[in-house]
Amino acid sequence: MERVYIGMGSNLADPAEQLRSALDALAHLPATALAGVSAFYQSDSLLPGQPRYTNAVAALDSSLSPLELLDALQAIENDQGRERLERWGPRTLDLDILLFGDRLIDEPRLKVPHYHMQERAFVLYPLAELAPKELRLADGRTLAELLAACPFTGLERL
Ligand code: PH2
Ligand code: MG
Ligand code: MG
Repeated sequence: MERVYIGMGSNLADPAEQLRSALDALAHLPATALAGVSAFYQSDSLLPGQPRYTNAVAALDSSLSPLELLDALQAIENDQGRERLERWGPRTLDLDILLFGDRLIDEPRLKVPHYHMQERAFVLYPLAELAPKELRLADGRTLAELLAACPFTGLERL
């Protein structure tokens, strides 16, 4: 069993409902337990001209391998109507593996920790509801240090 944190996001087709459906699907994954869910947060898209995002973080305890979990997450994204038209396009559902235990994964399909997570308020603040503040991320900084360097500005807790 490893503790896995999943970043969840949606900016199409009733985003909060997309996150609730995805949580139900995560709770039914094989060899996996849903161990916690953060509040939902709204913020502007990093890309201008897109609808606002609703984001959350889920904690899983899983004995799936990282690539098995990635396949399962992509199946949930596809089931919820995710269309992969353009990189960073608006999406009904985005499920990103943020952290997988303390593993560093660098494979063509999967990089963990998730890129840029250490500077994104919509990842760090929900993560901080679930993970210990002493948690160290890839660059050696703790979650507490990253939060101190990342203003809450622009996030709206729903
Ligand atoms: N995801 C993106 C691009 N921009 N902006 C916010 N606020 N939240 C996201 O999850 C997000 C984004 C691509 O994955
Ligand atoms: Mg993403
Ligand atoms: Mg993604």
